[in-house]
Amino acid sequence: MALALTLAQAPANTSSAAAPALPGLSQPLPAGPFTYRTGEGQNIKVTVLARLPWPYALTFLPNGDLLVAQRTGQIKRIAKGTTALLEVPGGPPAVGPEAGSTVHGYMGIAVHPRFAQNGWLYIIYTKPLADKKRTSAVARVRYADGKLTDLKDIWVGENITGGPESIAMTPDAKLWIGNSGGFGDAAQDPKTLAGKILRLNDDGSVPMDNPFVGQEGYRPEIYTMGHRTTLGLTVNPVNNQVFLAEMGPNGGDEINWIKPGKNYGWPIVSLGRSYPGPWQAKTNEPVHTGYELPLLYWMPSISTSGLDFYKGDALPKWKGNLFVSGVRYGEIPGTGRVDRVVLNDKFEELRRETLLTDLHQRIRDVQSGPDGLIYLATDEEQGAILRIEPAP
Ligand SMILES: [Ca+2]
Repeated sequence: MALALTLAQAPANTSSAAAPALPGLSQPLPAGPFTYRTGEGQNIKVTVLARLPWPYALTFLPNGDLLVAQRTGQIKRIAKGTTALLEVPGGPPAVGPEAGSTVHGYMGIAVHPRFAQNGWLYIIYTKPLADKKRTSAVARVRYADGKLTDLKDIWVGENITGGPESIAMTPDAKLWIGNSGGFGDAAQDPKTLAGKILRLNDDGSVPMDNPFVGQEGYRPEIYTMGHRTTLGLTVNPVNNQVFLAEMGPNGGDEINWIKPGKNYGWPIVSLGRSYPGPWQAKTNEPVHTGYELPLLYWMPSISTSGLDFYKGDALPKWKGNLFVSGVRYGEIPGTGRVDRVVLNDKFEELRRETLLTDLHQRIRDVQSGPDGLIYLATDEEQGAILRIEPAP
């Protein structure tokens, strides 16, 4: 009992060691707009579209409206072509940042591929439990006329830390949950859901073609294992495969291509250091052998958060590039960024460019919008939604 209480009160964003508690030292975001001549000739203008506290994840509806999930447990809507923030009522009650700086009320929203028919959205959030405990959960809600109804939890996690978590839905209506790593070796324990990517049907049931279904000692929800902090999931628009932004410790941030039944190594191997300084990998050096290699990695850390493939035409030199947001570089506050990565057709890295470091914001999410522009959220109390558009 004493142990359970200790775990429930521990910071969420950790597995074996806590990140040092640093105050928010990002700088005030100027009014903008900001213009840049980027490295491969794609000139851009960055506009502050809206300001609001703790925007955490961005999702577009098929009609072009933008939904913003906030750490405060609220959803705002920005209607297509406007900048006003509209409250979207009716979501699940959530534990917000007032319960501790590492708690995230709403962590992501996924849209059902048949949204036009059923109106279903999926919200991953921190659910309050009895005795001030909490867990991660996914609520399915019906969206219509700017409101949410028919609220139903279709998944309630056993990760007592309550996140941070991520969510995505593939065109085959499978729901993907990035369930962060828990403590100790939990990410390697097939009897727990901690440190795993889970794959569910759209009603929360387990698909019979999941890789470990029927295998003794394995939870059937598991699709992949050996993950640390699963902050971002996205679906590639060409092959419909799922990609994960996984925050490492001090170094060893990863982008992983999620393949059935694979083990991605945490906490046995990592290309990062533990927070006190020694290498994380058990071999006393940074290795990632014997497990699925990350597609991309960072050392030092950029604190990978969101990710998306650029699907539009408005920024033609960036077509198909992977954009990865980061909240801070090298453990130093005020050093967030967006990295643009050029990949070949096997998703092997060719080139990488760092953008927007001069804004000094914790950039939490990046989304390729249906209008061909790129949208960002900054994880700050004085937070903002930014829009990247082409410039002459
Ligand atoms: Ca790994």
